[in-house]
Amino acid sequence: MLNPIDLSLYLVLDPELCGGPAAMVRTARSAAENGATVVQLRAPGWKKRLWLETARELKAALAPFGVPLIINDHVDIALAVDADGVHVGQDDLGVVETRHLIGPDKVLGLSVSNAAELAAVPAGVDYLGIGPVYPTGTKPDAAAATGVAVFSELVVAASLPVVAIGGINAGNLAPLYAAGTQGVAVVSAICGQSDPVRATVLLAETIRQCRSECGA
Ligand code: TZP
Ligand code: MG
Repeated sequence: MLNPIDLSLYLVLDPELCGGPAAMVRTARSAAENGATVVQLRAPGWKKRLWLETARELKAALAPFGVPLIINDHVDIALAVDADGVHVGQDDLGVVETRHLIGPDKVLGLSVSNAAELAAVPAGVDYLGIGPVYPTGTKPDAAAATGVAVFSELVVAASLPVVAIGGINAGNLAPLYAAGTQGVAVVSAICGQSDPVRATVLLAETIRQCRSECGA
């Protein structure tokens, strides 16, 4: 990874909750303008061409704000649009193979949901997405929620920066920062809101306060 990225407010885009590709780009742009520090394109049901076109538009939309674009799963799309990185899950292309394909400079994130997966993280990963921490309706095949206590143990055991994910909103993120997370990833707390800009501002402000006051 060239430079460590600011993981503090990590927006994961969802086609259904955002309202389609054009709305995803609009949401990403306004989130970047209002405090999101990284954006991931995640669209499990999409065909490759839509991935390519939307990733290209997102890259252009985020560039003025210096907010990195991470591509979920698809190394080829990340390379084609020169995205900043890739995020893979436990059932995706392996970390070693992904790192080999993206080279040393791009960001590589890995999803982890329990202690066994954490213990097995190979070299080459830059940050961990740990969760779901709270119950979530956004990812139907997600593992059971860890809860804050187990999440805290995983953060302590992790030797990489951590982003918490799953059911997170402005009202329940404080214990995650207190546990030592470097960031929180949200889908529905921004994408599913009637006013995504207001939601982003509230999240960013809560995180800013928390980083100085929650203490790890
Ligand atoms: N991975 C674990 S939980 C999750 C993903 C992609 C979805 C989180 O969505 P939300 O709406 O923030 O609970
Ligand atoms: Mg995946």
